[in-house]
Amino acid sequence: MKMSWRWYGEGNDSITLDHIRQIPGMETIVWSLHDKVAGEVWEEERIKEVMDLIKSKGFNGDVVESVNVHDDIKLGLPSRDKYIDIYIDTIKKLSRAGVKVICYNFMPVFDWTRTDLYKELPDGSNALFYEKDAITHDPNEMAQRILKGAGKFTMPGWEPERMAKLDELFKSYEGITEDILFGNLQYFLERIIPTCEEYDVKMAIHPDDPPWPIFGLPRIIRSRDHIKRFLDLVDSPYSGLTLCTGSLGPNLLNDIPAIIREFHNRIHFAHIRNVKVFENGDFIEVSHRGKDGNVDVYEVLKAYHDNGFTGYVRPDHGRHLWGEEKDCRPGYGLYDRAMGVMYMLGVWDSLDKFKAEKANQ
Ligand SMILES: [Mn+2]
Repeated sequence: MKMSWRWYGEGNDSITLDHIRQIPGMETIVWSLHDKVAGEVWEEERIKEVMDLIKSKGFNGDVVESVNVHDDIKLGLPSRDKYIDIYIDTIKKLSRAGVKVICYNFMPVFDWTRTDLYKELPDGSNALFYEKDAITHDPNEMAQRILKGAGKFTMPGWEPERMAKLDELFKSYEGITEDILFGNLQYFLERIIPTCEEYDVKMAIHPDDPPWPIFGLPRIIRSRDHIKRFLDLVDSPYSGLTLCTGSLGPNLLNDIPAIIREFHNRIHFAHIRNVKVFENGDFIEVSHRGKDGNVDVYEVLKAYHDNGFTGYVRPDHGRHLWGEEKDCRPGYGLYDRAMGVMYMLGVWDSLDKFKAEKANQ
């Protein structure tokens, strides 16, 4: 596996590339042009600027998270072709700059959803929290809560311009079922995957977070069966997965190690994070240590290791520690993610050693 770190860019992240350089084993910076809204053109110069900066610190910039998909594509509107053309143009430009994997999602209206960005844990740290009962109300109220919690930072998927048109967006999704959404995703993939094959860029869809429908909107990447259906839409290695344990984890019926073992050939990017699920279905993000939550991170890593996984891995969200929430993006502090890296590398190195010992016996 290749260890990576999500970085929001110069002036847009409290963590710098110099901080990240001091975390052992770090090879890849996961980046994006975060000022770009879905459907906007990405200029070659802007791409080169970021890639040059990343390379100047000794990293590669192989993974982009995300190039967002315009709602017209998800909705299957006639205007989708225009936006798909722009998407294809971005794929080509990123390929020329050396990018290997593009993460994206196909979630209607909302990206990841939480009800509290700073819920306190028993140890005094705090983390992203999801309270099931708080989601039954008005989506506008939810959006305001997220934007307020984010403070000075922009939140990918929660752009104020989009949130201002929430009622309109919800109206446009009326009547969009799971089947229709799958059909629109297939149309999108059938148009972009030939370019990905030609330009050697792998698409990696991110699962829906949380893994169930919210506010009556369909969510289609949330279980083994949904993933299987997705992979069959366009049966090419270039149409693959970002396997996020934190997104699939809140549904305890998702056997994540089994999903990894079944689909590892199509997983290009692994997001690893732990969640603790409460009896009433609420959940909170906890440390990467398996024992702290419901995701058995050891078994997750073992499933990758047993299959010789060579893709990109990153610690997903972490808790906010030692007061860092005053100056970091929600879920994207430095300390807990850095500890998560060390936990994962510790498990991985042990698995390497164990395998070598077994081979020598
Ligand atoms: Mn994730």
